[in-house]
Amino acid sequence: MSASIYSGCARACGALVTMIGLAATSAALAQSAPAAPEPHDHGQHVAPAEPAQPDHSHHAAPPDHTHHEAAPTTAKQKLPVNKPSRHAAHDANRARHTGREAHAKMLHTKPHATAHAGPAHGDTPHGTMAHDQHDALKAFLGPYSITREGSGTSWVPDTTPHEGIHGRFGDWSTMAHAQFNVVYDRQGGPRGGEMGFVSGMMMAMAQRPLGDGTFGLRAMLSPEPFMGPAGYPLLLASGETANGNTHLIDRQHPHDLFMELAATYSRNLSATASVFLYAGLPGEPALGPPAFMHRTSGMDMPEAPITHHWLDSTHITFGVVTAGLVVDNWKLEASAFRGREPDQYRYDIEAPKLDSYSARLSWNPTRELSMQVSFGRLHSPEQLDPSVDEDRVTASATYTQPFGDDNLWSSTAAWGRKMLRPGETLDGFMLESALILRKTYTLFLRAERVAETELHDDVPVLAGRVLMVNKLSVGGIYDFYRTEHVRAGIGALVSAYALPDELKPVYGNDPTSGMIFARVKVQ
Ligand SMILES: [Cu+2]
Repeated sequence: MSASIYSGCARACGALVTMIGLAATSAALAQSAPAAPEPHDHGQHVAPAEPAQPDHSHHAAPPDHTHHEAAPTTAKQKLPVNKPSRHAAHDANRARHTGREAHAKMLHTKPHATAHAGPAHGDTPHGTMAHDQHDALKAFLGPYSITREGSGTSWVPDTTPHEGIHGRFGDWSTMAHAQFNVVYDRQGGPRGGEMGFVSGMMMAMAQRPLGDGTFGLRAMLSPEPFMGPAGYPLLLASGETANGNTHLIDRQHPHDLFMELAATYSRNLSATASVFLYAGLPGEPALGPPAFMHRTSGMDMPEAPITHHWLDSTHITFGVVTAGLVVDNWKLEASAFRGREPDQYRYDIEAPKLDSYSARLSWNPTRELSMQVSFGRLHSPEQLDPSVDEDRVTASATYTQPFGDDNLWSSTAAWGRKMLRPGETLDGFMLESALILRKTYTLFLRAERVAETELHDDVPVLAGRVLMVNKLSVGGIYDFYRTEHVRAGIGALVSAYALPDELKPVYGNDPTSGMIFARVKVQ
């Protein structure tokens, strides 16, 4: 069996290298492409596979806000596929961008960032970024803006900034981005510890039209296995194992080298509806909010939430198949996946299984708001408690509001309930918020409340009891270096705790903790 796993790994690595090569090659092409017209280019732009053709009046004239306010979204999305003269004029205009110029434009425009940094004005999902979607990626799963797509098949608000290095290679459109945090971590009290580590991720995506739909590939890697199997000190964190024998307590496990290797196929049913399939090894099932490193409200914090195993811990699952239906601003999807969490070997691809199930309903009622409820039935998630199954319910809402000149405020509230079978029912609550000013100053906070049993399992008088623990982290980042595709900054956070009296002897009277870090974003 291990042979097949490793050959799977080899294949996956091959696919990944190909994809990253693809992204790199397309970026290189952008720099050096000859000034010859690209035959594929305009075929793309008039392809019938692209359903809700955006309203090009945006490009012919300044945006007409009253127009947007007046018509309901659905009506706008049902615009005919073949646009009249304006579209033709647009294509003619685009025809002037050939070869190097067109590629350079694709690479160097930062369309979504610009479009979304501006004031929101009740735009359609296609709104002002429509033009740029021709150059870059469409949504992978349906006829709406790609800015709506979060990790796995999850949704985030349409106002989410979507920045990346875009390229085109034949029929393929590609995008890549990466984020690394170099962290010095000091957790206080007798359960604390000190450590330096690197967290983060690299992501590459590619998509092309296939038949009447869109075929997509995604790969995401993490540098975290290099920090060692025991992860980093993080008070009140629990979940997974470093050695196959003991639970990781007051430490955050490293993420696997391969966080996602997934393929998608979607087919539009109308200008506002689609069906899609998603398969990942590993991948993220339709359960929980978008993973913390993929939601604007949480991605700038270098530490994982202690609610991770109540909300979004399934984001790395070895074996996921999801089918979904999108209608207007609603998405209903169901997944079959492997219930078991990743093991302590963080460099390999583990054997897939489809022994667990989940379903999620997502709704984006406005451009700024995204909500979901989901339910999962997980078979034997914990390697160290294999006879325990888990039912999980989550509900969350994310609000992302761009304002003023390059400012953004994003918040997520989430609740997750673990129902262990057999065992306790444990709730986790999380509220996190990030305020980004002039793309330079970031302020963030995360408040969490979790019903815990694992933290004190080794304390004989407390074993088996359910205790509520609370954590608040507050911090900031100053990005001192910013170019079109790179941001670098330094930051710090401090964490405070409210613990029940029973736990005070265990954690000490003042376990206040903190991190200082440097970060680089390539986007
Ligand atoms: Cu995780």
